[in-house]
Amino acid sequence: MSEEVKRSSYSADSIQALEGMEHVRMRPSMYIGDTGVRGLHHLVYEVVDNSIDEALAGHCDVIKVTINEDNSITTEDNGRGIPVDLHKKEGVSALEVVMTKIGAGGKFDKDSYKVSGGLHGVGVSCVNALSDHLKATVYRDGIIWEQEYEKGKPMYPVKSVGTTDLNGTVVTFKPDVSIFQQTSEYNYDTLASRMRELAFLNKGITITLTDRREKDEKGEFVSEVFHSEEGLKEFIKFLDGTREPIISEVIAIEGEKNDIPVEVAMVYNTSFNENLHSYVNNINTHEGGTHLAGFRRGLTTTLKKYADASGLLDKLKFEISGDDFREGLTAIVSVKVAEPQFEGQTKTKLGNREVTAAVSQAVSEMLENYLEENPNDAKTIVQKVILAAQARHAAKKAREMVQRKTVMSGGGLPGKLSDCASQDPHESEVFLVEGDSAGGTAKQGRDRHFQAILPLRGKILNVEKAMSHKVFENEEIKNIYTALGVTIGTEEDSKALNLSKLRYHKVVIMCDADVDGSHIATLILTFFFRYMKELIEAGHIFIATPPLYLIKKGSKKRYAWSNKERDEIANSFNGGVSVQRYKGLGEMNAEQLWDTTMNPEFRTLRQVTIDNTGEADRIFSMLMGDEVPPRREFIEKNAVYANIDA
Ligand code: 0RA
Repeated sequence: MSEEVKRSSYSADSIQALEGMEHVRMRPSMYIGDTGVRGLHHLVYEVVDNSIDEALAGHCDVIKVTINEDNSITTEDNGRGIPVDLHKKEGVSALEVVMTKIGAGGKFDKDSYKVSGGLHGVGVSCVNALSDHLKATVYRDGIIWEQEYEKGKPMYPVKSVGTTDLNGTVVTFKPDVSIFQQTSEYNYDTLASRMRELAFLNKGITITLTDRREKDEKGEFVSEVFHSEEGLKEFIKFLDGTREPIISEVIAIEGEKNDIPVEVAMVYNTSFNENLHSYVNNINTHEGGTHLAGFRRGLTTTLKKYADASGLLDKLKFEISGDDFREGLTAIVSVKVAEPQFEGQTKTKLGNREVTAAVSQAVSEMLENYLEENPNDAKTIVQKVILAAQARHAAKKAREMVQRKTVMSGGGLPGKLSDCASQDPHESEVFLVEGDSAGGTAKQGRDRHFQAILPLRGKILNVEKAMSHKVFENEEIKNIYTALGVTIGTEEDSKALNLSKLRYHKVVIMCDADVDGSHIATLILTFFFRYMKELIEAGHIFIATPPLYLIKKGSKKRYAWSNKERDEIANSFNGGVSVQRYKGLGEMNAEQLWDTTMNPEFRTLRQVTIDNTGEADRIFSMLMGDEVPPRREFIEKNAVYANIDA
């Protein structure tokens, strides 16, 4: 083998490849979803997914991800290494093809079990196209190979730079700031939660994340190692860490049905929430799909059969519904599908019909065994289901009251709502404001054409700890439903929302910029997360950011949103300033509130997104649940601002 792979003349196909790379740079969102924070992090997932594929194929068990000082990323794995031999059709090294041809990634690998792949499964060439600079180093067959690229274009042909006993691939890339204009800074926690998730979903792999931008107390770089021996079983324990289980252990299965690998883990806890998380090829399927349908079917039929036979249902006066089997249930369903069909608004809903039966059968079998072998747990679960059915019965009545109010036109709106003039939901906004006095200021300050105000009284109900009929009976929550105009509930899924009549496309939570205010904002967010998740997913929920300080010197006035900003402004005024700390919205007059927090021209709204439902679920159950110590620790760690758009 020659030490250097010579580049022959470009074939027609490689010219097309270049055009493909140009297209990625012209329309990045088509490939990675967006060019904001998500897209930026997606680049890392894309490369790591290739390493995970190597692991799933049985060739790799260690993956390292490093955030470098300059916000470039290095990923390393001990897989086979990207092939470097001459690619006959392209006339260049296979490495160059993998790195520069869109959609080439899988071509070499037809036989092996390739199931991973980022949300868009676009391959490392996309990462290359969107990087200012990328360097690939391959350890393979005793030789170290290297190639570097600028904005996706090779700087030189693949060359050998040394010998080695190792095998694997190292990729270092620096995202192109001209493409990632919003931010090019990596968030450690975002990457950590994805790496942790990948470690749980692919047991046995060791994933290390290191942040070379920051050192801990010992002077070492911030770093975590993610590794799970038990996979989903441990994932459940992690998610449900602050909830109290009611059965003796996590129920887990792992198997293959009709060539579809199925993994499920589940536990019942004392809460009233259903927490289902589903994955296809390591991708979180937020919108569910056929695998989740299979899980629900398997669970319902098996538990129903068992409950009927047990005689425990004999005294029950009404039917048990599907919902009742899932109250207080936390479950993870993970399947690997060779050719997944993704549907739905965000392309995170599995469409493959054949998967339903596979999952349903697998779940039925494991659950039957479990119930058989653990009669005490079985009885506990059935009793929980009966309680849920009774509560649902009560909730239904309460819900019908909300519904009746919602469907009434005009007069049905809550008295406390100061509605806007516009009837067009696209331009309309509603501010949920803590307290009547701030509500009054907001009402004066707003642009009444498109801004509505709904004052909420003090602390709204903590839905994390309340049964759902209590939630639907709560005045403030009823007001939110009727003001927004969303309707709820079918028999099968009592929390499913109908957004077609949503009256405002922006729902803005506006609370004081202090501890109480952020507690209230979290309570409201918890409500949206548990009862109106669709609104968050559709991007309708926002958080207003009122300023912390007013800095004045003579007639000059500036607002500051952080201590740093305050000091910078004071400096720019050359000192001699008066600084007012806003303790609450109530201290601002209507004009100030409009200028800083409500006027679309100047305000900053933070859109609430859910990157990682498991992590969001864990945080809400921790913040709003019963256990105090983890909450205190979280609040202390995040004292400046809790990351609500986690
Ligand atoms: C193409 C083919 C093969 C492996 C890879 C790409 C590969 C890509 C990446 C990206 C990061 N780490 C990676 N490791 C492997 C198959 C290799 C073979 O058949 O020998």
